[in-house]
Amino acid sequence: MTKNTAVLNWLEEMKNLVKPDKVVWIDGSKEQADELRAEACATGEMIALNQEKLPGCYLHRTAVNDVARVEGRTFICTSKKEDAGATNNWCDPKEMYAKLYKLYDGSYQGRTMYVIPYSMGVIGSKFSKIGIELTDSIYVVLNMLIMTRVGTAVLEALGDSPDFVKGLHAKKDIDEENRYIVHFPEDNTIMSVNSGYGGNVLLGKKCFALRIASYLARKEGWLAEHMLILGVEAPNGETRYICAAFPSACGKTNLAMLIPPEIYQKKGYKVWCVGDDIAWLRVGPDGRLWAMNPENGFFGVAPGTNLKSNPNALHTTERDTIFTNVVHNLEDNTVWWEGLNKTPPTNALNWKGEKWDPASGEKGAHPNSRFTAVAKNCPCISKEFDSTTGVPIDAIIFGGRRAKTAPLVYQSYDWNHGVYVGSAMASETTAAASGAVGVVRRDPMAMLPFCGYNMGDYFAHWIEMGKKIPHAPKIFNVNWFRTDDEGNFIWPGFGDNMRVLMWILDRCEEKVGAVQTPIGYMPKPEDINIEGLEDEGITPAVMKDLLSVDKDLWKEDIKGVKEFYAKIGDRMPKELYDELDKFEARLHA
Ligand code: GTP
Ligand code: SPV
Ligand code: MN
Repeated sequence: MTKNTAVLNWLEEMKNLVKPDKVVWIDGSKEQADELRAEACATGEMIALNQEKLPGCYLHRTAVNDVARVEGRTFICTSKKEDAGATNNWCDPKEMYAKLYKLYDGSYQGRTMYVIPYSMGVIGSKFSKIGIELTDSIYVVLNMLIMTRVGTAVLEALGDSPDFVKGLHAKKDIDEENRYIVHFPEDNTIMSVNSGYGGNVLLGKKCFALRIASYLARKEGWLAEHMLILGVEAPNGETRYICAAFPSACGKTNLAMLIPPEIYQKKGYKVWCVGDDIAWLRVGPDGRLWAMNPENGFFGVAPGTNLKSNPNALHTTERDTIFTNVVHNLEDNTVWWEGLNKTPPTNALNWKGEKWDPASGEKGAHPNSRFTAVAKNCPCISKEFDSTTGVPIDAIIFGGRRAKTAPLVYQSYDWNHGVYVGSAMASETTAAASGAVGVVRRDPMAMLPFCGYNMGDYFAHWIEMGKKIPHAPKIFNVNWFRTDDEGNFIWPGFGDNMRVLMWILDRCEEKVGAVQTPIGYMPKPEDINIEGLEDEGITPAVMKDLLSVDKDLWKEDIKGVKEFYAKIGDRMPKELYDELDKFEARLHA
C-alpha cells in the first residue's frame, strides 16, 4: 500500500509487539467495507438491521463496563509534568510506554490487525492532518470509515513524509482495571487499550483532533476546539457562520442542525451544518478567523433525538448508520431510544441485549448510546462542508448546563473578556463520561477532558491568538438549561435557540443595542423575538427572568473560578486574573 519508510518501520515495530495473525490495509473501497460488515455480522459483533426501513444500518453493543469516555484513565504523557498541567493525568513517558508495551504484548494473537490510513479534513488540503490507526476491531474500522476520510488516497497524500499521528488500539480483554487512553504529544502518538467505546477508540476524534491537535495548534499558531460550526443563511442569500463550544452531551449536535422556527422559515432563513463536535480554526489572509470541521461524520447522542427536537439528525441516521447501545426492536428489527417517541417497543432487547420491559422503569437505551452517521447524509449539510479553507466565523459561543446562575445569553466586552468567560465555564456533568452525572464542574471552553497540554498555556494561547486576528469574532455565552423551582427547563430550546442566534448575529452586525451588566452585554428582553412561544409558556415576564443576573450567585461562582485558577497554577495568564478583578469590581459596584 505504501513505500513510506516511517510508516513501514513503525508498523513492523507494532506488529512485533502485538503479534497479529494477519494484517489488512483498509483501502477505503466499498467492496472491502461490505466484506468487513458481513464478517462482523457473522461473528455477532454487529447486527444487520431492517434493510428496507434502515438501509445500510447496523447495531452494536459495547461491553457493559465500557460505555463512555474514561477521563480518569486518560493520560497526557509529556516529558515534563508541568507541560500536561494540573487538569490532565500525567505519567513519565518512559514509564508509561513500558507499562503499555507489557499490556500490548501479544494482544493481537488470533486476531487481525487493520491498518487505517485516515485524514482529518479534506484529503490533501494543507489544513488537514493525517493519522494511521492500527486496531483489532472491525467496529472501529467501520466507524472510522464514517467519521474520517480513509484509504489509499490518504497514503498518496502522505507520500514519504513522516508527519502522521500514530495510533495503536487493542481491545484486549476490555478490562476496566487495565484500560488506558494515552497521548504522547511529543511523539505524535496515541495508545488505547482495553476499550471498545467510541470516544476511547476512534482515535481520529477526541484523541487526535482535540488532544494531539490542540498541542500542535499551540506550536503552529491555530486553535483545535470542541466546537460545532453552523451557518445562518439570511433571506438575501448571505450566510454567516458561528462556532459554539458546549461540553459533551450539552447540545452541539442539536444546535448545529437546528431547524428555524416558522417565523424565520417564512422569511427565508436557513441553517446549515458544517460540523457538530470539533473545529480547527485558523487566521485567514483576510484577518478573520476561519473554521473547518476535521471530521467526516457524526458520533451523536441518540437519546432525546426525535422528529421535533432534531429531525435533521434523525433523517441522517436513516441509512448507512451504526447504532451503539440503543434498544433493539425485535418486532421489525429496528432501533429505539428514550425520547424517540412515546411508544417504546414491547418486544425488544435493551442496550445490554436483555429482554426489556418498558414498564419496568429501567432505561432501554444507554444514556450515552450513540449513532455514527455520514455527514453528507444530513439534510442540512453545508455546501462548504468539503471546503479546504473552512468558513469565516462571526461569533464564538460558549455554554453549558447551568440550572441557575448563567442567563440565556450574554456577550463579552471584548476578546480577553471572552477568553475569561470561556475559562470560567462550568457545567453539570453528563453520561458522556463515566462517573457521576449532574455535578457542576469547571469545564473551560468545554475542553477540560480534551486539552492536550497545560490549561494555563492554553488560556495564554487564546489570549495570544486574539492579538493575531484583526477581525476577531465576537464572543458570547448561552445557557439553554436554566430550570424553574420544579426542575423543568424554562427555555424551550432546540429550534427556538435560533431566536438567540439572531440576537447574536445582530450584535455582530451592530444592528441591535444591549444593556451593560456586570457579566457583559445583555439583550433587552424585547430584543429576543418570542413570537409564537406563548404555548411554551414564554412571556415577557419569563424572558426577564431568563435574562436576570443574580449578583450573589455570580459572587459565589467566582469563588469556584478562583479555586480553579489556583489549581492551574503559575502558568495562568495575568490577563485572565485582570479580567477576574474587573468582573469582581463590576459585581461589587
Ligand atoms: P457530544 O456528542 O457528547 O459532544 O454532545 P453534544 O454537545 O453534541 O450534545 P447533543 O446535541 O447530542 O445533546 C445532548 C443532549 O442534550 C440530548 O439529550 C438533547 O436532547 C439535549 N439538548 C440539546 N439541545 C437542547 C436544548 O436546547 N434544550 C434542552 N433542554 N436540551 C437540549
Ligand atoms: C463527547 O463525549 O464529547 C463526544 C463523544 O463527542 S466521544 O467521541 O465519546 O468523545
Ligand atoms: Mn463531543
